[in-house]
Amino acid sequence: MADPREHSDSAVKERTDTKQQEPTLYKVVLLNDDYTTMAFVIEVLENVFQKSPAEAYRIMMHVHLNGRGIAGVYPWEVAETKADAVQSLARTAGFPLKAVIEEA
Ligand code: TYC
Repeated sequence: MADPREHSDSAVKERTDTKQQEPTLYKVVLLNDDYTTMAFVIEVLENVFQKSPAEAYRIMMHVHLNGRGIAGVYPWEVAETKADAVQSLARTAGFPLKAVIEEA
C-alpha cells in the first residue's frame, strides 16, 4: 500500500479544523427574445429575484440590448427554483422568456 493512511485505523480521522467549504454558486441568466414584454421581464425580476424597480429595469434593458444578463447568483437549489419559476410564469402568461443556469 503506497499510502499507509488508506488501510490503518488512523485512516478514519475526524476533520478537526473549522475551514468551511463555500457552496458552489450558479448564475440565473435571462435570455432576450422578441416577444416577451419589457413590463413582464421587470415584473419577474421584482417578484422572483427581489430586485428593486430601478434594478429590475436596468437588468431588463441589459438583457434587451446584450442578449443575456444575470438575474441573480445562488446555490444550486435556489437557482433551479428561480429558473423554474421564470419558466412557469412565462408559460402561463404566454411568453417565451427563458432563464438558464450557469456555474458562477
Ligand atoms: N426584447 C423584448 C422586447 O423588446 C424585451 C425583453 C427583455 C425580453 C429581456 C426578454 O429577457 C428579456 N419586448
